[in-house]
Formats: sequence, C-alpha cells, structure tokens
Amino acid sequence: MTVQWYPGHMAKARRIMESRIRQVDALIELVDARLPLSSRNPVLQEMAFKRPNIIVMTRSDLADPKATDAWCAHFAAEGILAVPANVMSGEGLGRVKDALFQATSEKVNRAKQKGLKRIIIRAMVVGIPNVGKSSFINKSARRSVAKTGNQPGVTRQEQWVKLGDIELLDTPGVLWPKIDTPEQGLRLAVSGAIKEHIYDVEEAAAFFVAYASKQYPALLCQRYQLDVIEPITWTDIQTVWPQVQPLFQAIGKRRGMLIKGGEVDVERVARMLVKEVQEGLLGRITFEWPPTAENDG
Ligand SMILES: Nc1nc2c(ncn2[C@@H]2O[C@H](COP(=O)(O)OP(=O)(O)OP(=O)(O)O)[C@@H](O)[C@H]2O)c(=O)[nH]1
Ligand SMILES: [Mg+2]
Repeated sequence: MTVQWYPGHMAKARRIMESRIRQVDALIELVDARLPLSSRNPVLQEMAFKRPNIIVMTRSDLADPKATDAWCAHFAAEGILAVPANVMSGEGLGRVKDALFQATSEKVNRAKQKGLKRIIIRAMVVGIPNVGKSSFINKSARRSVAKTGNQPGVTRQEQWVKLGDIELLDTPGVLWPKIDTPEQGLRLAVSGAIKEHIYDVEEAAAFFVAYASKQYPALLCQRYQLDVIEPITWTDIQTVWPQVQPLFQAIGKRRGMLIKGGEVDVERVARMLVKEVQEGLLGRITFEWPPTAENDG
C-alpha cells in the first residue's frame, strides 16, 4: 500500500511519521554534513519512541573535513553516533550498516533465543528534502530502486526496499515549519533543501558571500578570480546588501553577466553563486560549526 505524505500538512505528516516509527526497529536520520544542525528535524526525537537513532551526514565529500570531525565529536558528546557519508560513492555506508546491526542487536538476540532463523531489521530513513535519502537507499541496495534527483521533493510516496536482512523505508523529505532563526532558513536554502521559488535567491547569495568572506575567503577568491576580500559580518539583508555589492559586481563582470547598458545582472549573479555552491564548485565548505568549535563564524 502506498501512502501520500502531504508534506504541506504537518499534523498529518507527523501522524503518518509516528505510525511508521512504531513499525521500525531504528531510525536513520540523514542530515547534510554542511549544516548538520540546521538540517535536523527538531521534532523527530519527540516521536522516536525510544528507537535507536543513527545520524548519517550526507555530502561529506562537499563539507569541510575539519568541520565534519568537529560535528562527529559534537554528536558523540551527546551520545549520538553520527557517520559521515558520501552516498553517491558509497563511502561510509558500511559503517552505517554495522551501526544499524549494533543498535538493533538486542532484538536480534531475543529473536535468536526464541529460535527464529531469519530476523529482519526494519529502519526508516528520514530527513529534509534533497538530503540524499533515496540515493542512500539505492547505494545501500546496490540497485536503483528509488527515484532520485538534485532538487527537493522528488520522493512523493514512501517505499520499502529490501536489502537481504535489512528493510529500509524511503520517505518523502519533510521540512518542518519551525525554523528557529533566519540564518537556519538561509543555510537550508543555500544547501538546496528548499525549492528555488520559495526563498529570496539574492538574500541567500548575500548570506553565503558574507559567511564565506570570513570562513573561506581563499575559496571565493580562487573561484571568481578576486584579489582581496574584506570580511563581512552577516546581520540582516538590509545591512549586508550594500557591503556585498562590490563582490557581486566584480563576479558579474568576470562572468560577463551584464544587462543592457553594461550593468551587472545582480540577480543572475546571485542565482549562479547559489547554484555553484550547491554543486560544490568552490571547494569543500561547511555552513555551520558546532557551538563550541573555535571556527564558528
Ligand atoms: N556529492 C554528493 N551529492 C549528494 C550526496 N547525497 C545526495 N547528493 C545529491 O543530492 C541529490 C538528491 O538525492 P535524493 O536521494 O533524491 O534526495 P532525497 O533525500 O531522496 O530527496 P527527496 O526525495 O526530494 O526528499 C542527489 O541526486 C545528488 O545529486 C552526497 O553524499 N554527495
Ligand atoms: Mg527521495
């Protein structure tokens, strides 16, 4: 039976999610390694019903390795196992499988004592849109069973996928409306979790450029052949917009993104910037650091 999740209706999505969680032995929570906190579902733990939870940090190939280490330590300090993974190459997926068997070993042992021969472990794969849930399942299953695509909202219906003794439930990405700060929303936008027509692409690009001007100036300079970059502190779009203009202008000129009269097409520059960041073309970048890490910008 297939169930429509109606991602737009949170009460209903939550009810369906809760009933599915009751059917599984463990949760595999996918977060984006570039924004491990902002991409978590804030209410998942309230619904977990004591199911073991494994965090998989996808896109580890695009994230800053130092930040990824810091995030692993951060989650470990909270007693949560977080495994960095590249779900396109499969790197890290073996560790996830091991962790799943370990987390459910009690069930397996109990079943063995009862004399059951074949024990199936069921896990639900959850996460925000476009985080890599379906790709994770395909790679784990070593076949293309779930439809994937690099935009949010590809999976519309849940689907069980068998991989030997493990069954994984693919679910549609859910973005909870409780976004704590504007910065969290902007990180989600830059990462590709939010449909393009819903957010302000110029604001997202300005937010990213300000962040990168402090955290990754060399990567910005390299990609867009800029000389020096003054660090810009993000506060809000009104304040930061004039400060990022010289950079947008320089980048626009380099790329020949001009409108009639020779002016730079700022919106086009913003769109291009966000797209290139999402594709990882600037290099390995993490958008947020654990609260205690020194590099937090
Ligand atoms: N480089 C890289 N790209 C990834 C990784 N994980 C996901 N992606 C990219 O993200 C896209 C989205 O993957 P999906 O598996 O469709 O994401 P999903 O979570 O199922 O998305 P919805 O079904 O829309 O909620 C993939 O097509 C890849 O382009 C990763 O670990 N590394
Ligand atoms: Mg999907």
